[in-house]
Amino acid sequence: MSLAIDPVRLIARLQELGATGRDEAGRLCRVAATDADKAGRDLFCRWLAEAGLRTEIDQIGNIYGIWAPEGVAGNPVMVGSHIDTVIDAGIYDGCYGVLSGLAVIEAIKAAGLRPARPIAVVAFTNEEGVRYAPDMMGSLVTAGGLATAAALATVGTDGISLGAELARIGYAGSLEPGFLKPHAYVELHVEQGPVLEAEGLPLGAVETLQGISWQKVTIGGTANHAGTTPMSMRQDAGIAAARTLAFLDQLARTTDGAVATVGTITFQPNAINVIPSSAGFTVDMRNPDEARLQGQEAALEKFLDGLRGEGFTVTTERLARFQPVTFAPEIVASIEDSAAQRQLACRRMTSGAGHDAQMIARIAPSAMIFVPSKGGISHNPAEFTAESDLIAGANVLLDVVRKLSQ
Ligand code: HGY
Ligand code: MN
Ligand code: MN
Repeated sequence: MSLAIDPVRLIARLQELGATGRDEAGRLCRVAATDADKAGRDLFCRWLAEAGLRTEIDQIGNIYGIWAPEGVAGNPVMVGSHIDTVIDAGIYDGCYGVLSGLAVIEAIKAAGLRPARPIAVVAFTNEEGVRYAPDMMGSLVTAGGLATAAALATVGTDGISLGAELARIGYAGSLEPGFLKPHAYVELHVEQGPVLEAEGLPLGAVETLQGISWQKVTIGGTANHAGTTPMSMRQDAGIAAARTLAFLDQLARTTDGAVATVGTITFQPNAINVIPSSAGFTVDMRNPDEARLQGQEAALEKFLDGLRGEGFTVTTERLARFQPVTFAPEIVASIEDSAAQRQLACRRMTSGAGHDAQMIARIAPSAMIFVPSKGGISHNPAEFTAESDLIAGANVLLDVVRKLSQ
């Protein structure tokens, strides 16, 4: 019988962490560096201490639980994900990978096994990017893709810098991000998409992750009276924004592999009887193919140029740009081997969502394991994965970590 994680404790912790950081309406909102995030961080640090791991916090607030038995040294096998959430989130996104990583270390320790190299579990700061762009920020800084000072200086959607907030919640660590270089990194995550469920598969070995382009677009028009201004005399920034959203949707539907989302939009002066003087919105475009993603960006820029030609002012601000990533084939194969040994059907697949693994892949061999999401739903309180799938995924993570740390 192969080694296994403690399923009861994993599910109980997922529920407990999932109940932490809810707002007065009961929504799960552990947005990065808020008091709600602090509550989740404190709980995770308590569990790390109870597991007897060395807890380290770095300057960008990443939390590490490190297990290095006496005489065991070298770069650790690293597992983890994030515990910050979007607004009104589900309880599995990120948390499942972090808590499963902890469960893996506890299972190996409890079995009295001695790894040949340390094993570490990590919760990266601000993976979601909801308050501070770009997303995957803690892992991006760790991988050297963003300077620590620049990340800490990032001003959030509420006007407060990440550095000030990390200090306020007590998670402004002293260690240099990247102080712990992984020998390898494996991230277990709910798929957040429809593929595994549609194919009736319990497991996915993730071999690639698509490119991501985030930008903020601001369109300027002319405020005017909603009643007295003839349609032919309007410079309506709101309508220009609406035309852009429709264009983006059509572009994505007609470009192979493309998705496009406008998740936030604001009008100024935002009054019922005033033609908007400006419209600000965010654009999230993604594609597994870098050339096609560049094509999407060029097509949007061309459309915005057309609006400029109509007399609108249009400015754009880059918020995040990550190229598609290919994960380490040897770890992907190891995931498949473990699935086969556990009689779990498994398929290779890509990830539509961004993940910390895509950043850590810049500095260490990395890969991901997916388990099914019911209805493909995520970033939504209805997010759900069956316990049997959660436990199977964590046990496959255990096998892969044991092989990597032998
Ligand atoms: O945006 C993403 O794909 C991730 O959830 N941060
Ligand atoms: Mn996630
Ligand atoms: Mn997410």
